[in-house]
Amino acid sequence: MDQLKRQAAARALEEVRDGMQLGLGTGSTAKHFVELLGERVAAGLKVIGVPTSEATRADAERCGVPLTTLDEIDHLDITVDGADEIDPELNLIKGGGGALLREKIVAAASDRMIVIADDSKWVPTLGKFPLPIEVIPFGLGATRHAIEKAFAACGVSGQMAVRKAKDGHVFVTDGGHWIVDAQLGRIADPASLARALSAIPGVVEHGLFIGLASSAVLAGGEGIRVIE
Ligand code: ABF
Repeated sequence: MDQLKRQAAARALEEVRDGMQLGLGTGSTAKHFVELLGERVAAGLKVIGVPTSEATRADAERCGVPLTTLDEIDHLDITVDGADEIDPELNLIKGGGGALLREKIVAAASDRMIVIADDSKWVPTLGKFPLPIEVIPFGLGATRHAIEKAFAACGVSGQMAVRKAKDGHVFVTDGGHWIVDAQLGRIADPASLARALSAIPGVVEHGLFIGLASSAVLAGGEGIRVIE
């Protein structure tokens, strides 16, 4: 599996050119991309990256990839990031790693977003993977109620749970927020659900990435597939 992730990362790296400004994703697949990019930088490639998490910042620094912020620069050429699910429209569920807010800001600032994954992430319909919803802790009961109403309006339902870290405490995102994971099973209309969740004041962001990915590089036993 790890080999497949690395193959997908290597294929995405072929799109990178000298002088590009890159968004650097989070997760085990994106980490392969950062490592391979570091090798190219050591060999003379000139690029600059914006990391989507503190974990990716640490990886990029370790690999010698020069970094900047979206305060210093206001647009990126390509973001390369992983995903938890990818559907045939290239809609995504992201946020299993907890970095969805910065991932979405970075992807939205990019001309192109290339999703890299092993082909187990490819699904006919989103929703089997629990949908991460980043929330403000204040007023969480009311926010959960509003989320349930949004689910009902969009024809989905399911259990919600506040994400816990490995130590048993509430998981806190890089932005200081919490994540609610919703087991929806099947999301027939992800675009409507994305709009409904975005309209709730206590929701900071959600893991539905609609219309952001320009291509997906999927690595499987039979080779690499690029879907555009
Ligand atoms: C990030 O990493 C997340 O949005 C997604 O949750 C996860 C995918 O991780 P991996 O590449 O480790 O499967 O991109």
